Amino acid sequence: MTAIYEVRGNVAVISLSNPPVNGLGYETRKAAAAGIAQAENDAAVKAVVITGAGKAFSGGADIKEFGSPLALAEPNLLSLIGVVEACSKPVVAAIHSVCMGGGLELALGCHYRLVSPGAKIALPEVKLGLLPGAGGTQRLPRALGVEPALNMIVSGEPVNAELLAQVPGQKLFDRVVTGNLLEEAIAFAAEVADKRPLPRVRDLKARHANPEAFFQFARNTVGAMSKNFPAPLRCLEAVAASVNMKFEDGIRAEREGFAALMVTPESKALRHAFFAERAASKIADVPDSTPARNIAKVAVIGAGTMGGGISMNFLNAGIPVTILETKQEALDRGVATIKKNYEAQVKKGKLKQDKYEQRMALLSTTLSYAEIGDADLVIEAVFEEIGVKEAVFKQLDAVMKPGAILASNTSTLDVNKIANFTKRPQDVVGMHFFSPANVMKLLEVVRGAATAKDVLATVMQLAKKIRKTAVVSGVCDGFIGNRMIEQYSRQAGFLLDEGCSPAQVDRAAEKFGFAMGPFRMGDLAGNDIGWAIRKRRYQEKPGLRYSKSADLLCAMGRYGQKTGAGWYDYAPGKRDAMPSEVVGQMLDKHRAALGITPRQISDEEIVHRLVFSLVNEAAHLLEEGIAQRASDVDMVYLTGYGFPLWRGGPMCYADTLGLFNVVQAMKRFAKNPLDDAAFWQPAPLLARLAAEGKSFS
Ligand code: T1G
Repeated sequence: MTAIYEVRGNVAVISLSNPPVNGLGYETRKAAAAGIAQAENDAAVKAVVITGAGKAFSGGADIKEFGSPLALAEPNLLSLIGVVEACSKPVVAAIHSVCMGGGLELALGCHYRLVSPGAKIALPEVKLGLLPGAGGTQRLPRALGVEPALNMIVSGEPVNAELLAQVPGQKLFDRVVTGNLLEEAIAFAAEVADKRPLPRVRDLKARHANPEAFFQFARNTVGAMSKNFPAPLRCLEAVAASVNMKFEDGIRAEREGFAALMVTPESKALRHAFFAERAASKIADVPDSTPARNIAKVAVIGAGTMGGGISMNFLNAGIPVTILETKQEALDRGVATIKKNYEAQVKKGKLKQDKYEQRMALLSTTLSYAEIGDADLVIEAVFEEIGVKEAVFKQLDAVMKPGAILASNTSTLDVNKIANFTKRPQDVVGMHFFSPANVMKLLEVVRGAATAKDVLATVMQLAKKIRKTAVVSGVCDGFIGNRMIEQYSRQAGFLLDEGCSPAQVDRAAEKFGFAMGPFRMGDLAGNDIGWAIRKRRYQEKPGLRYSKSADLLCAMGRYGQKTGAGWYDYAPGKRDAMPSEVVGQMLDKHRAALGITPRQISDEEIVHRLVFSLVNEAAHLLEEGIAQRASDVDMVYLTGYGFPLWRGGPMCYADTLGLFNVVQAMKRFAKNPLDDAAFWQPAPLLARLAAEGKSFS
C-alpha cells in the first residue's frame, strides 16, 4: 500500500507499490510524495525515476477509495502531481503494462516519460461517468495534440504506447524502450540530470489549427452519441479549456467539471457497474486461490443457434471446439452459420481474414460421442426438454474422461436433476448463455447442490477468458434473469388488460432506457417461448394469474418476427414493428369479455410496475440465496436484458429512488384489483431495508 524508495547510483527510484494495479490510494500518494522530498534533500541524488511495481505502472486513482475522505486526503492526486512537476531535479516516468487515469496524469506531471511497447495507455474516467480530474484534460492535449487527446479522453479506450509514440510532434513519450525499462530509465535520468530548464508539459501549448470549428464539430458528434451520459461532453469542454485558457484556469475548469460529474446519478451508476462486474466474479465460499482445472479442449453438444454461438466464444479465445450432432446436415447447417457470422465480421472489417481462418481451423465436428471423450469441458445445448437432457447426460457420463466438466446451457430446467443423471454430479454445472450467445456478455453460472468448488472456480476464470460477465445463480426455475423477467412479463400483460397498447408499454420502457420494450422483445425472441412456459405454469401454479392476452395472441399463430406477425405487424423481410389493428381489436374484445373499462395509465406507472416487479422478485432471490448479492442482479440485467447502463441496474435504480418510495408504490399497485396484490407484498428483505432507511448496496 505504499511506494518503495531506493537509490541507484545518483538516481532515486520510487516504485509505486499498491497491488494489484498500484491504485493511487492515500498511502501510496503519501509515500510517493515523501520519496520526492527525500530525493530533493539528498545532495547525492541528481535525478528521480518513478515506476510501478508488479503488473502495472498504475491503474489510476484508487477506485476503492471513491466516496471516502481518503480520496481527497492530502496529498491528493493533484497535489502529488504538483510536487513531482515542481521537483528541482528531473523526474522520469518509467511506464510499463498499464498506465491509466490518474496513473497517466501522474506520468504527465513528470519531466520525461519512457515507455515499454505494448503498455496500455488510457484516460478511462469517462467510463466511470467522470473526466480525468488530475490535469489529464489539460496536459494530454499539450503532450499528444488536441485531436488524439480528445479521442482518448472521450472514448476512454486504451491505446498501445507505441502507437501514441508515432503521433507526429508528440511530447508524450521521450523514448520507447524495448530493453530493460528500469535500467534504461535510470541511465536516461543520469543523462538528463543536469539539463535545464526541466521540460514541463504544462509549459507546452495545446494547439489546433481551427479550434472553433473543430470543437463545434466535436460537440455535435459527441453530443449525438452520448445523449444519456453527461460525462463525454464535459470531457470535451475541459479539453477545449486546454486550448482556450491558461493552464491554471484550465485546471480550475477541469476540477469544476469533475466535481459536477462525481455527484451525477449516471456516474454513480457507472461506478456501481464497474464494481458490480468485479464483485460478480467472487464466490463467497470459493476462495480466489481455488485451483482451476485446465480447459484446453471444449466439446459442444448441439449445432443449433445456441450451440453455434457458444462454440464461437471458445474459438474466439483460441480454444479448440468439437461440435457433436446426431445428423450430418445439422452439423453442416451449424458450421455454415458460424462461417456466415465470421464472414459478416470480416466484411465489416471487424475481423481479419487470417484470424477468421485461425478460428475455423480450431473447429471440428463429429457424430460420435466416442470422439469427444478427451474434452476438458463439454457444454450441452440441445432441445430444452428434460428427457432429451437426460439422454445426453447419460451418454456424456459414459464417455467423458474423469475430471471433465459437464455443463448444461439449460435456461430453466433443474440443474440438480440433470446432475443426477450422471454418476459425477460434482462435475456438473449450468452455463446459461444468452442468445445470440457469441454476442451477449452475460453468462449465468448455475451452481448445483453438488457442483464442486474447483468446477465453479474454473468456469468463472474461463468466463473472463471468453469475455463474458459471469454471475453465479443457485438452482430455481429461471435462475436469476428469467425468473425476474417472468414477473416483468406478467406486469406487461396486466397493463394490456387494463388499457395500454403494446406500443404504449414499449414506448414507456424504451423512454426509460430499456433497449427494447417487453412486446418488441417478445416478437424478437418468439412469443411461443413464453407460451410454453405459461402452459407449464398453469399446471404447476394454478393460483398464479396471468393476462390471457399473450395466449390469445399465440393462439392466432402470431409468434412474432419469425411468423411475420406478433404483437406488431411486420412487412415481409422487415423488422420494423408496426402497431397492429388485429391485435388492437383482439385486446378490445379481450377486455370487454373481462368487463374491463380501459383506463389511461401513465408512463411512470408503466415503468415502475415493470421495474419494481424485477426488484421485488430479486429481493426474494437474495433471501433464497439464489443470487449472491444485489449488484449481481444488476449485472444480469445490464449485460443480459438491455437495462440502461446509466441507471446501474434495477437494484441500483431502486436505491436511487429510495426503497421507502419503492415500497410505497408497491402498496398502491397492490390496491389495483386487476393487478396481483399477493405479488406486490414487498419481499421481507425489501420491507426491512425500506423500514430501516437502508439500500440494497
Ligand atoms: N484502483 C484500485 N483497484 C483497481 C483499479 C484502480 N484504479 N483498477 C482495477 N483495480 C482492481 C480491480 O478492482 C480488481 O481488484 C483488480 O484490480 C484487477 O482488476 C483523478 C479519478 C487496470 C486495465 O478506470 O480498467 O483515475 O477485484 O480484474 O483485467 O483522473 O482493472 O481483484 O480485488 O480489471 O488486468 C481510472 C480501471 C480511475 C482503470 C486491469 N482508472 N481498471 O485490468 O484486472 S479514476 C480506471 C481497469 C481516476 C483521476 C480519476 C482494469 C485494468 P480485485 P481487473 P485486469
